[in-house]
Amino acid sequence: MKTNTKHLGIVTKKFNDFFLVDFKNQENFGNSEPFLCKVRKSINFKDQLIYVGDEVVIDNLDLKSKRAIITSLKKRKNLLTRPSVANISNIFIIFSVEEPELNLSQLNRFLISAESIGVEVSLVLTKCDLISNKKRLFLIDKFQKWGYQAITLNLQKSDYFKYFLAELKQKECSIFMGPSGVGKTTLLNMIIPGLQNRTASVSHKIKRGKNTTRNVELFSLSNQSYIVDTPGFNMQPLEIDIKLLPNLYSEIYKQVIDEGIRCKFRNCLHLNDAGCNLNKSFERYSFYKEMIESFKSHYYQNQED
Ligand SMILES: Nc1nc2c(ncn2[C@@H]2O[C@H](COP(=O)(O)OP(=O)(O)O)[C@@H](O)[C@H]2O)c(=O)[nH]1
Ligand SMILES: [Mg+2]
Ligand SMILES: [Zn+2]
Repeated sequence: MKTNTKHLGIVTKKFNDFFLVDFKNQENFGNSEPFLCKVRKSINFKDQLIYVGDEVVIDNLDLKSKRAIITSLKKRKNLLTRPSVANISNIFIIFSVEEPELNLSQLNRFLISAESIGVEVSLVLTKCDLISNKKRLFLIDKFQKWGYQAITLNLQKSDYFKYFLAELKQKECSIFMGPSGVGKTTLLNMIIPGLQNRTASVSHKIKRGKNTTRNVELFSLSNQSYIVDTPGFNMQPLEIDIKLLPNLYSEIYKQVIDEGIRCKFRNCLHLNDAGCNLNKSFERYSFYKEMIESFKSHYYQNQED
């Protein structure tokens, strides 16, 4: 039984030449198996690969065998590169407060590279059972000054987790990023019960063993809400114009936007005091300065090549 009505879908998993696609805005959330799709042969997407997270139009739906054909690709809002995933709406930077110990400079680099993507960035602090409540409040206050309302988690306190889960369900498509050992997999397993076994039936359909490499996959949390599951994560490469870097620090852009400070030179990088009106007495200023310096040396190195 095939139908020829077009549907808007979202790619949740990618195999070599197969894609799993959910109906976008699915009404019967939870009981609908995704469609196993191939791209229409007459369409050449060669220079335009389809990624997990992409919105696609599907046609030729076979409702019984749950097969369909992808006939077009919608313009994407953004594309992360490590791993490749499209149309992220929220990045959650996950760091533990202990084990491994919180490294502020590393955390800052994760935050800024996430900010460079241009989506909403949130900070999650895990393993708060390993610190006192006083220390936890101290950290919340610290990151408030960095421009983030830190979400603090503690595996012993399930209401903290419930609040976090409720927040995730409000977001279109979230991804966790952070160094290894901070508890990302633990969190994902709490968010998506039975995570390991979810794709077994599909592996059978495309005649591949159960243990296909666990690559990037979207899991639906509620109607219109997804979370990315990824086996590993590196930091997104920071590929922006150096002049835009000040805009990624809330302590700087707030002074510029809210307080209307103006420096003598347009595009002031706020490094020197001459003609610069930025109030530099904030904790991250030294990180900011280092980042600008390393950008500059990188730039000059490339010029010499
Ligand atoms: N004490 C404590 N340990 C945790 C917590 N969350 C995760 N862990 C432990 O941290 C270790 C690394 O967790 P994992 O989820 O593999 O981290 P990932 O590398 O970020 O995916 C595991 O031994 C977890 O049991 C937490 O809230 N408190
Ligand atoms: Mg992990
Ligand atoms: Zn300045």
